[in-house]
Amino acid sequence: MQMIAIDTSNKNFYELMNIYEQAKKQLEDVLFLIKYAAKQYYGYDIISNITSRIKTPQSIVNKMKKKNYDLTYVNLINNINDIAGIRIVCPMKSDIAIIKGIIHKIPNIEILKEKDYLKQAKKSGYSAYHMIIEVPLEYEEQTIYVKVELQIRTMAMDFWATNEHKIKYKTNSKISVLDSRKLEIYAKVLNKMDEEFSDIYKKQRLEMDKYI
Ligand code: 0O2
Repeated sequence: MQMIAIDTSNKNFYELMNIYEQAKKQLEDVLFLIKYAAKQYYGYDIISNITSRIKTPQSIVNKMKKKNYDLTYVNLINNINDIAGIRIVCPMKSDIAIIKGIIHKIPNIEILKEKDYLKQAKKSGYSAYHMIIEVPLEYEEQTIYVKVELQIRTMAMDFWATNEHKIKYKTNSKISVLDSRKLEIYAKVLNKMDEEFSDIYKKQRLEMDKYI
């Protein structure tokens, strides 16, 4: 199968997508348990929501072409890390570090790669924490290892990224330099807001702790 060219209408392609779907579901189930447990522990929802998707066949092909990979299964499996994607959205910027720490403690998964676009936002203004996670999956009586991309964002980052994705990132139509610059500036403003909300919350918690 590995050197075979991808045919997105073929049954093999759908079987492969089904494997990614199962791995995504397996990790997502664990994340929902963490969401529930963390709410009990921290007293608020440090994870506001969890969403997921399997990349569409067209989007997979586009990404492979953009990255100059021949359209083979081996290239798809080895190089496209976000076929299965899960997104965690949290209220505060400081929640991201907590969630990251919890994920590092999940047994039986391996974190293959981490990208910190919080420390250094992308040129576009995009900010988030990305992890490529290898999930062991029982499939046809053997264990196979499947990659799932996890994106952790605050609500503010998610608001910006969702709209920028619609306006600029995924559109072929170019937006003006001025509008691009505006989006970059708004990303910075939102980041500042994220940091200040986290700081105010931290101060308020310290104040409350005095009375406990
Ligand atoms: P879509 O449609 O969102 O799925 P890798 O090969 O894993 O090292 P990769 O996947 O090329 O790296 O890049 P990266 O930086 O990890 O980004 C992967 C995803 O992050 C993108 O997926 C987007 O979801 C999101 N992202 C990255 N940059 C931007 C940006 O500037 N704006 C927005 N709105 N989202 C961004 P896809 O497959 O490109 O797109």
